[in-house]
Amino acid sequence: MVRGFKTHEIRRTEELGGLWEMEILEGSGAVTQQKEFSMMIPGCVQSLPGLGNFRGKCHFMRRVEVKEEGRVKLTFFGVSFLTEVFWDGEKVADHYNAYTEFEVILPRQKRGDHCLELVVDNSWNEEISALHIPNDYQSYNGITRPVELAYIPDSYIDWVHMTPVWNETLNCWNAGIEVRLADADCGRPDSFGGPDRSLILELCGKRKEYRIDKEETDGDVEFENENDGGRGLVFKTVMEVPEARSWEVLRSTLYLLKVQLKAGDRITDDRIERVGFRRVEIKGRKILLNGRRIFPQGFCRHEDHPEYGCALPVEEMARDIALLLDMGCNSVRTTHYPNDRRFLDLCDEYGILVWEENHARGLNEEQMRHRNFDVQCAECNEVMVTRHYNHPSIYVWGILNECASETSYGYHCYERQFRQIKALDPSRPVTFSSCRNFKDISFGLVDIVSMNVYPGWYHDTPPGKWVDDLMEWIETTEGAGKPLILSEFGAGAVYGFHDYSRVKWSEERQEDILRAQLEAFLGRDYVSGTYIWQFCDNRVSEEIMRQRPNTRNNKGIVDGYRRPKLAYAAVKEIYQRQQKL
Ligand code: ADA
Repeated sequence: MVRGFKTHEIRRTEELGGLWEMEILEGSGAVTQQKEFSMMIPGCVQSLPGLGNFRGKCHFMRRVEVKEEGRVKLTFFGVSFLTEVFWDGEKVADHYNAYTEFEVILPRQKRGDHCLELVVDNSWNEEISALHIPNDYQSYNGITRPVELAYIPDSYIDWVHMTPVWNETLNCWNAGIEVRLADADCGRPDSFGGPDRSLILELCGKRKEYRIDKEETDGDVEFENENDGGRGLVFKTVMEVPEARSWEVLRSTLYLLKVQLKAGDRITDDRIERVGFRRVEIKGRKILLNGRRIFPQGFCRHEDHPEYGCALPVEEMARDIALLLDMGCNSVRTTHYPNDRRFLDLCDEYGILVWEENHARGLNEEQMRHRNFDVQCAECNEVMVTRHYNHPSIYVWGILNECASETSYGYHCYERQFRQIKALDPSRPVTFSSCRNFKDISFGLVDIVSMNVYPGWYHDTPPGKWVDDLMEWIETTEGAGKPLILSEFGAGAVYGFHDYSRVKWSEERQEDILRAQLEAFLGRDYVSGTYIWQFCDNRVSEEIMRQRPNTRNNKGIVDGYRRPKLAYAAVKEIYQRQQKL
């Protein structure tokens, strides 16, 4: 399963899942002599016996039967993390970053048997890698999200964006629609010409056809500059959809937006997006959804599981959501990277608010000065925003968790990235999680100020006093008057460790700290949202996180296997009470 709904009726697609052949090429940490495996994709190498601590290079291979002569597009939704792709023995792509999808277009393919190979490396590589570094989460090896093969025509639908626009006068929704058509052959500027091309849009029972010729067009068409590599066009229009109902928190209403590309009287390509109608606004300290105040409350969540690594099956994702809902949550923060589309699809369906963030955690200025930092972040931001644009659940974009937002160099990095994101999507607010207490200089760049705080765990200032002091200081910065989200707080507990004296790392102590933090934060009017660190225990890099028992960050309210710790019931009681207010 690639997505939570069918994305094409015309374009033929196929998931390249199932068993792939995998061979260990080089690396360390293996406690098995075996080198060759058959493994299920999506999957992590670390799930295989004896490879739990593997770091290195693997070769993945499978045969692919091409069933239609012509152009083939491969989409890799997530490969961790340095990747080379080969098709019939020839290198066709390089990719960096486990958490961004990428595509490979293969022109003029013959029907029949082909060979798809990937060489994937999760070795630390200081030269190349600015974002995947030893950290408080694990960088696994594997084809960790689905792979899709599609047969595409010369010009094809690259993406479709729907922006809900509230019509104040008529009290109903309009749909701002943008469709990007790409020319897969790159270099044939005329391929969008011809007097007979059109786009058919279907939404909420309405169906309309728009001409998109160069000479004569309906709606607004922008041809990208053909001389500098822009090989496409973006079509824009607004559809009135007065019957559309709003997408609300925990009360989701979703619609299919069907887009078809027509040449003459033939439909040559299509794309289906699932959309929801809602608007997010910031008014003073309030975060509004459809004009009403919301209070996002939930957890930070890593995609991690002792059995599956970061390649969670969709059933496990759905179970995570069931647990979040059981605890009275309405929101989740995708720490610290863009998430699997299937998880976001589920959040859309359940009506869960998502804070989605780019990939980075805890980088200091020196690390932000890495020669690849800017380009790797820019790629991550672009893919995250353009590909995840239609998820109604995403209400805020986050970037650069706990990076150097207190230095002038850091400030400019944040500024550049927010500018990029706002240009791609002006409709959503932006934020970042700061731990630069009393010295952050970047709050002027955000719509929502967010702070990570650990009173009771990393220091002993009472939680109420800690956030009051922080708030007093924020009011002296450019963050004054903006909503404040407490984007991380929590405490560690080793699952199953109980202690009468309620010492640190016991489940009892975690419960005490969580109660004290939640009671203090939820009782303060100026707090506009809370995210507990964290939902489940996650695997960390043992190279640097030496103070983490079991090589895990144990601040989960459930352990890696999702068994509840004592704090589960406490959070449930408090979050459910808060939800009723
Ligand atoms: C930070 C960080 C998290 C995690 C947490 C902790 O706030 O954002 O990734 O490392 O601290 O457990 O200390």
